[in-house]
Amino acid sequence: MGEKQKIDMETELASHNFEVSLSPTPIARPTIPAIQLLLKYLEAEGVEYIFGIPGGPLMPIYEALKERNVIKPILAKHEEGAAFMADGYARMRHGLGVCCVTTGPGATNAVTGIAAAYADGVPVMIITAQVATSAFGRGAFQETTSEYMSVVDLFKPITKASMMLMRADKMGETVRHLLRIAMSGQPGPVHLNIPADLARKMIPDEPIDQSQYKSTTHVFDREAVKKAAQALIRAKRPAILAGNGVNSSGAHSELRQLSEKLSIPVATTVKGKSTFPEDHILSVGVFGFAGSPRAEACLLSGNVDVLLTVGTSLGEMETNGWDPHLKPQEALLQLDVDQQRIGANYSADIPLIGDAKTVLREILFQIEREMKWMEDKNERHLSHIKELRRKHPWCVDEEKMLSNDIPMKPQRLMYELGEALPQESVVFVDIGNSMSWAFHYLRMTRPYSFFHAIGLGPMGFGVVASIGAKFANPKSPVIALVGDAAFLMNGNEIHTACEYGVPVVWVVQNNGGHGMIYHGEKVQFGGKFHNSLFKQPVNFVAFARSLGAEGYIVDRPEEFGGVFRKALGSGKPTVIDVRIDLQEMPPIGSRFKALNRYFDDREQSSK
Ligand SMILES: Cc1ncc(C[n+]2csc(CCOP(=O)(O)OP(=O)(O)O)c2C)c(N)n1
Ligand SMILES: [Mg+2]
Repeated sequence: MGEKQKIDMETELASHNFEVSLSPTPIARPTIPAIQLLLKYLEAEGVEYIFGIPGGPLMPIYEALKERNVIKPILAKHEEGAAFMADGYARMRHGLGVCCVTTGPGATNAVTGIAAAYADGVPVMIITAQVATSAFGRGAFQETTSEYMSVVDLFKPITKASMMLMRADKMGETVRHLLRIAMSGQPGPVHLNIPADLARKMIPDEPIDQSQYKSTTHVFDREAVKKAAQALIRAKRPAILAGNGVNSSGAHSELRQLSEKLSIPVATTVKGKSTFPEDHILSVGVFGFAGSPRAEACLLSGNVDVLLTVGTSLGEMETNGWDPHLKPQEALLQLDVDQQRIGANYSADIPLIGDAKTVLREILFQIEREMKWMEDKNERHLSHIKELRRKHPWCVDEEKMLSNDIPMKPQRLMYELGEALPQESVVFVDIGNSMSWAFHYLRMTRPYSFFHAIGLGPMGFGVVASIGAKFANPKSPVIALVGDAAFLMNGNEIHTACEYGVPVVWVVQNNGGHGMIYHGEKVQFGGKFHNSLFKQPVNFVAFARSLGAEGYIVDRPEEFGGVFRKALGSGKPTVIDVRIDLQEMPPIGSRFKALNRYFDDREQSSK
């Protein structure tokens, strides 16, 4: 290139404000091990802990953690536990959670934990180790490359992105790519597999610039927002169904403002429980699985003319098994960050694609503009809501909440728990009847106070994710409401909580086995067979104590409050074994109905 040509081109590029240099880039000197650059990015994300279990090729990450001395490694007891803890940590801090596991069995053990994060849209990064590149395809111990049992492929269907680091000097680029994917749109887990020889390889250091991978754009469709605002203003019987998308986008205050602006009743899905205060006059409780009769009366009455759904997949659990009556008379306004979900289960009349916080804010803005010229409609639906509250109870079998029966009614346990929970508590529930009781009877009033993994539905999640959450939020009391069978799946992680002084309180609902399955056997199969109850009782107090925790038995209703408060006050990890009545069945009939239709292979259409 001639000198003149070069100057012209430089001037031209400079006028477009391009960042460009035509002189050769000086070769940057390798000054940092690749694995440390990864940690630098995680530090910038505010990650304080990495949950995991070591193994040969994973050791460089522990060496790097020691050298940098910023993020602390937490030694889990099982890789599923490590993944669940990273998930609970991420949900609680509304940011990234990280776990690391070794190649082979470390990675396969973590699969359920990562799949659960995927199903619930939780941004977790899983780092797995790999044998050295020189050993690929040569039968190295625990090799899981594309040559054999590809671990990258294993994680593909259960993450938003799964990849192997191909060159040490690509670490920065690779991590930015994965972080961008994990935290944009519908968040979710990502997987990075690191060959052992690349981890310690020295590469050029680089400054961390979060603007290279974090998006701050807030996209919405103005026309759709206008239509939605007008539909909501015009509606005679509007309603809102709020899902987990409110949590993912932090749209709690916008949801509340919108509901209050037009006095629209709000039901939440099970995943959305705690996104709207359940003691609010406009709350009708949980709709769907184990939901409130009030929410059901509100949404399935056939009177709703405009229904706004916010961040819900409208799957089986969120719709009472795709009840066709959920379809409103006039218009379904479906707000979701994921375009692919729009219209998937119920045809949407006004699709609202985008982040819940952004779109709700715009709808509110539009409503305020339009209502300037109208009489105040603030109070207009209140009489209808009052009537709904008068006619339809919040929960079924309310009287059982005060029952003195022994064994204790689970409803009474929920009542006692509701009375004893401090305001700022965070509750994790597990899968089984234990969660169903909580969905139905516990009233949660603060955002980010109620968590579970109903997306995948893995037993053991609540037992362990609660520990991760307590790491993220040491100030709030963290309580895990778990079934006895679920507790036995991952109770070993109590040891981890004890080692790090993380005082979770586990309320084990002891009904002698898999209660939910037992009821299914009775309701669906007439009790022809039972393969759900334990043949031998479990001594949970001895189990807890053997791992370093406190343990108590509660077998009388009036004892629970005192023991629970003592456990919370002790600041020690504590297991409370509560003996409850197996024969009580939570209101989960819609689930059994949906299952029956599966067995009969009947069409499950909602449209
Ligand atoms: C890992 C896993 N295995 C099996 C199931 C199916 N399942 C759902 S609930 C349940 C029983 C739960 O029993 P428990 O934890 O004691 O709670 P309970 O229903 O007795 O309150 C089972 C086996 C599941 N959800 N997850
Ligand atoms: Mg049980």
